[in-house]
Amino acid sequence: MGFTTSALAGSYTEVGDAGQLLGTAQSTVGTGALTDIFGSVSDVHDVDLYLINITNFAAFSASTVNSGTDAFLDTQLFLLTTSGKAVCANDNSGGGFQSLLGAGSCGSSLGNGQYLLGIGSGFYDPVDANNVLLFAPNNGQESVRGPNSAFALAGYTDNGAFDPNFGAYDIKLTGAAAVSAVPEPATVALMLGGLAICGLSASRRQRSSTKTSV
Ligand SMILES: [Ca+2]
Ligand SMILES: [Ca+2]
Repeated sequence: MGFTTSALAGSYTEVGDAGQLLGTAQSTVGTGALTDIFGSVSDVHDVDLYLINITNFAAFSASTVNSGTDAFLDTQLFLLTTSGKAVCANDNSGGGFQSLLGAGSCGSSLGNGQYLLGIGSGFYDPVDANNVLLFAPNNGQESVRGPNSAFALAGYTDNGAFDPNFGAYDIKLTGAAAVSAVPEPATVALMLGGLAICGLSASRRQRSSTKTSV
């Protein structure tokens, strides 16, 4: 993770390709409420995980039901704790392929704080280390599904036949903020200055030894 031009107030844009396991999740950067995460699912086996800060769990929502998400991208959204345990997931909402975790739909037993928000294809489900589905079976349902396994995310599995499935998405959020703030310009200048100094490497003297040929 680094500071990039994508870190605009209110929104975060995927940098390269966000990873799909706990160690490779992308940590969101921004200022104020986090209203949008922009990115893309590059194929049916691309899942993007984002570390977000839920500032109001009761009001938290995440949705790809919008024109910023490609109409033919069959999304699935799921929320995990930072240790990778299932909270809630949805495949389809509103009669389409896009997804909605509505305010209040993820229960009320958990508090504010950091969570992992995942987005991937509706044909590719998170599983634990025993290959057990983290969430109740999908079956293209419109319901918000709760935990099926008490164990942490370890990988993914195809849930059946799938079509080519890729495209851009816009995850619209409420009740959330980025995990870290956009660095102040002065801080960025200092960091760039440090990098420039590191780049000044001393030149090495090359020594050559002469051999006497017999
Ligand atoms: Ca991606
Ligand atoms: Ca879907």
